Amino acid sequence: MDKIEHIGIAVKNLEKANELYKVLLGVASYKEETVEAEQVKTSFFKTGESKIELLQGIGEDDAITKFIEKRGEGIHHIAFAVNDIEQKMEELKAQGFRLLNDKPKRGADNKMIAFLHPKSAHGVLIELCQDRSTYKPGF
Ligand code: CMX
Repeated sequence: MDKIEHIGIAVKNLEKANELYKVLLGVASYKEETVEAEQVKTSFFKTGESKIELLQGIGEDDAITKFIEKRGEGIHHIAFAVNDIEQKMEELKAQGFRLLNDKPKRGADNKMIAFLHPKSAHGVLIELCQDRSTYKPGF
């Protein structure tokens, strides 16, 4: 894993959370994006080298809505940057981690993404992400 790329936070109301995080971080969101395939609206903040992604579910049964129903608002995932997501997925699978995707999928902020089940990482949902510009599909 190269670095923590971002931390994802599940929120009920993206507009309100945007306002609060703007005050907290002293910087406005640099990007808002809806990912239809995941049924989420997202908003990204940069502070120094670190990024925060706020996520609001827009479906009835999407991952964020379900998460908030079960566990309330809060940290939803930690995303790690990798330079070859398919290789990393193979490696982690061989090491016994439970992957939630067979192939990388398109995520927000120009990334290809894949997830590890939280049960295989001590209760933390782990996301792998690679810049789409560097991604060459092999699977
Ligand atoms: N972090 C930690 N634990 C989580 C979790 C999370 N984000 N989401 C669910 N869990 C817990 C559940 O509370 C449940 O715990 P208990 O068994 O102790 O009650 C357990 O994981 C298993 O839950 P499940 O019923 O098997 O599965 P869910 O239907 O709740 O789905 C998950 C969980 C992680 C498999 C699903 O949300 C998923 O596939 N996530 C990946 C995709 C995603 O999160 N997309 C949104 C973000 C997209 C983006 O970043 O752009």
